[in-house]
Amino acid sequence: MNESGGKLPRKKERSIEELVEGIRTGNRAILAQAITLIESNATRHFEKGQELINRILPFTGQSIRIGITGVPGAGKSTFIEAFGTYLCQLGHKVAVLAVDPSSSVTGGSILGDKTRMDRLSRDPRAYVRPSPAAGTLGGVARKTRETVLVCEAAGYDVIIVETVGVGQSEVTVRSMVDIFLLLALTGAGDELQGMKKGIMELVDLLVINKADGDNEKKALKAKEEFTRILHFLKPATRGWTSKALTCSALYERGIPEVWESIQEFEETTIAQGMFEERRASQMKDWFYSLIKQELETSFFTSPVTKEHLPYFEKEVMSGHLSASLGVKRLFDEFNHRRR
Ligand SMILES: Nc1nc2c(ncn2[C@@H]2O[C@H](COP(=O)(O)OP(=O)(O)OP(=O)(O)O)[C@@H](O)[C@H]2O)c(=O)[nH]1
Ligand SMILES: [Mg+2]
Repeated sequence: MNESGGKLPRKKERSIEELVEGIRTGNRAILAQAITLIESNATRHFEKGQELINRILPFTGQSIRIGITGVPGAGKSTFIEAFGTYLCQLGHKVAVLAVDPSSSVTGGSILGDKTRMDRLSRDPRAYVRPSPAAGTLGGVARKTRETVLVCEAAGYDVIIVETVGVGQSEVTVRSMVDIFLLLALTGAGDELQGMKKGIMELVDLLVINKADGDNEKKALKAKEEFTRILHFLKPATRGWTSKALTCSALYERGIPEVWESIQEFEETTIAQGMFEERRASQMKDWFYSLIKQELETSFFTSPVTKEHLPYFEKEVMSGHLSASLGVKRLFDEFNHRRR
């Protein structure tokens, strides 16, 4: 069995009490088991996982949740390794999670394949978890959100959620973190590379990496240019002006400054009430998205739907019935029969 998925062997299965106790006392093997339970797609595990989440909920919320994105090769792994190690040295406990929707296509985890931050993984104050195996972005997101909670209950006070930024994954990660950081590079000219359209609406901190050697000047220039235009952009977080920094993840330069800015962000947004407000609205959005998922599932798995859907589908396909009217008739059946 690997850590990221697979079946839980029945005989080793622990009770909720044992899991809560293990998580709370910093037992890493039990933490890993609890996360595996949450990541499992089996109904039996789902219910147990939900009970576990409910039990640990009072012990959650005390961390700073940091989202990190950047194109492949931007230096995310190198940066998180340097940054995480630095924070561990300061006495923090750091958990690193990943949202990697590409795993649903390739069947494997892109983020998991490469450097898995060996040094950080071995640090007793750090916990590095690969992306949950294959699934839709929505499914991976649910698992990651709940894993954040479990890590918080285990005492991790800095939670890093990494994504490569495929499709909607940046928006998804933004919806579960307090601060969102983009790791960028300077290009052949001085322009920034790897900036997707619209990404700046999400970014609180722009960190220009690989500011070393021949690239250092270019990186500093890009930072200045970016700082100039920042004031014209709509802030990603109300009350906070997004900020640009440079760093060298490889040579471990500029890392303390990134942490300082994150703390500055945290203090500013807490003082303005924005921090709590965003967390509350994130919970609300999550709640509603789960309602929608539940509605969809219960509709499509209902015997009434299964009985009538093929007929209406055929009628719509052959042009005998408009799609809208088909939906209305199908829902009439569904609502009528359920009463
Ligand atoms: N010169 C220099 N090279 C760096 C720096 N940070 C990372 N690199 C190098 O850039 C390459 C990519 O770094 P990774 O950390 O694997 O990048 P990544 O963003 O995790 O890439 P993916 O996992 O593919 O998304 C590696 O060869 C690193 O050694 C840096 O600050 N300076
Ligand atoms: Mg990487």
